[in-house]
Amino acid sequence: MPDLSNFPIATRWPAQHPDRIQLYSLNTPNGVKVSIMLEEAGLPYEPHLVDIMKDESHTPEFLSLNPNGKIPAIIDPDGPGGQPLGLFESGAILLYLADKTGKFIPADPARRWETIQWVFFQMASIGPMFGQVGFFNKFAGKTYEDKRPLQRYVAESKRLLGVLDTRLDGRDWIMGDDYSIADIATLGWVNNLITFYEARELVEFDSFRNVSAWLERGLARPAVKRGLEIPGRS
Ligand SMILES: N[C@@H](CCC(=O)N[C@@H](CS)C(=O)NCC(=O)O)C(=O)O
Repeated sequence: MPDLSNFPIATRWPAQHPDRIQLYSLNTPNGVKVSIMLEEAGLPYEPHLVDIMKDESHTPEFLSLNPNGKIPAIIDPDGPGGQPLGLFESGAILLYLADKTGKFIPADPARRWETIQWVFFQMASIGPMFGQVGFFNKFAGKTYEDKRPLQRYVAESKRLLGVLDTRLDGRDWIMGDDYSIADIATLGWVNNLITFYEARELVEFDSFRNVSAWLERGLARPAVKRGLEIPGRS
């Protein structure tokens, strides 16, 4: 049985199944990337709910795994060389799980890099910009009198949706016929923008026909449906 005693996080969130991948997360747009990937890949895992609203991601136990204090993070008890591996940053986790399983990333080197490029596009652009729309449209920033920050992030999010829409023209998935970690990284963010962040009209979402159709296709996948709820609040 793998020994996770070197990971202080396992004292606060004990492993019932230490032989399975340990997922420390919440079903936010960054969190669900990993639960969707684990569900899609069919890897055995044990989810632990980290309540970021109660600041649990800033406890010493969580910070011991991710010094940046943000979900998601994982421990793979069967990491490289059969040794446990702790990992944070959702993009790095997606790449790691894709390499580990050989799934959801093309084997062809050029297409592999193209996929990674779109994962970075999500990490560096879609996530940060949509997140700011959420802050200024739904959360604390909603009451700010100065609407210029909201306008700036809405404009940038629309531009990014346009980039995605063009990419999806004539393609079912970001990598064409191959559903990949680029889709897994992005689906939860686009879904969140028009649901939880209540920005559907604001970003004129329905004008992005290819993105709408892609989102519908993604949300119809059973693993995506399950992943979006894991770990949910009990
Ligand atoms: N770049 C990070 C971002 C992670 C992130 O922003 N997580 C948010 C939830 S979606 C979080 O944990 N927020 C809690 C906090 O900052 O205290 C990743 O992709 O893993």
